[in-house]
Amino acid sequence: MKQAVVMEDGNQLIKLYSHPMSSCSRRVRLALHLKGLKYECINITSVGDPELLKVNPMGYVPALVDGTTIVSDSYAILLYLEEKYPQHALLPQDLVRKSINYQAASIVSSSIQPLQNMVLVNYIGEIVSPDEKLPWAQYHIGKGFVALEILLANYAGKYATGDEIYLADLYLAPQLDNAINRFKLDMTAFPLLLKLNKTYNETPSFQQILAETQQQHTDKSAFDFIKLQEA
Ligand SMILES: N[C@@H](CCC(=O)N[C@@H](CS)C(=O)NCC(=O)O)C(=O)O
Repeated sequence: MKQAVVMEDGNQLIKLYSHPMSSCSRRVRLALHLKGLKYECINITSVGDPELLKVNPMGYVPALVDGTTIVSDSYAILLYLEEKYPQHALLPQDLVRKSINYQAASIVSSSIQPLQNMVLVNYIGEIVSPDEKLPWAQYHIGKGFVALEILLANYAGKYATGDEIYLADLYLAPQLDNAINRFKLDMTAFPLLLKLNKTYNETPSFQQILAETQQQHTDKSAFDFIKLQEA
């Protein structure tokens, strides 16, 4: 594992194993940014990277190292960060709104992202047909978006569950970016999600993570990890 960087206050700098194209990593990067936490971003560039396998035997990003604590999987990382660093709460106090945040995050993390990750989409291209890659991804994202559009209808304000940025937004923003920019999903049936996407694109914290991501896109070596063939 890479040697820890020690900050002026004696604490070790948080390390995030990440990938510029990874929507799961972007959820965590948004949380770290909102909570004002400094961190070292370690970009993983190859499948089976031994450094990554040491912190996440699944070999997926993101994985976070905070002192002696190692957490992988964005959901676990976000809940860990929320308890350890309560500034800029990621969950509202109100139990119903909190449950809406849990549901929105779960829909994205369990019922959308795993079905549109590039490994699976490329596998569909190989075993079925390259022409099936886009329809496959669009179908599964669309199915989740139908549910999200209904779920959030009575709760959305400026953001997904009110006028503050919460957990649901951290899941939605990168997923919307994938849907619209990578998978060219027709968003006509999802006016609320489209409105939220516009808000995210106009919100400085989201803009900053997006800009960093785009900057890292220019590092072509990063593409071996998530094979970004044309979907
Ligand atoms: N449930 C995990 C999913 C992690 C995941 O699928 N990460 C993707 C990037 S978003 C990845 O590492 N892909 C590389 C691979 O599948 O080999 C999480 O939320 O962190």
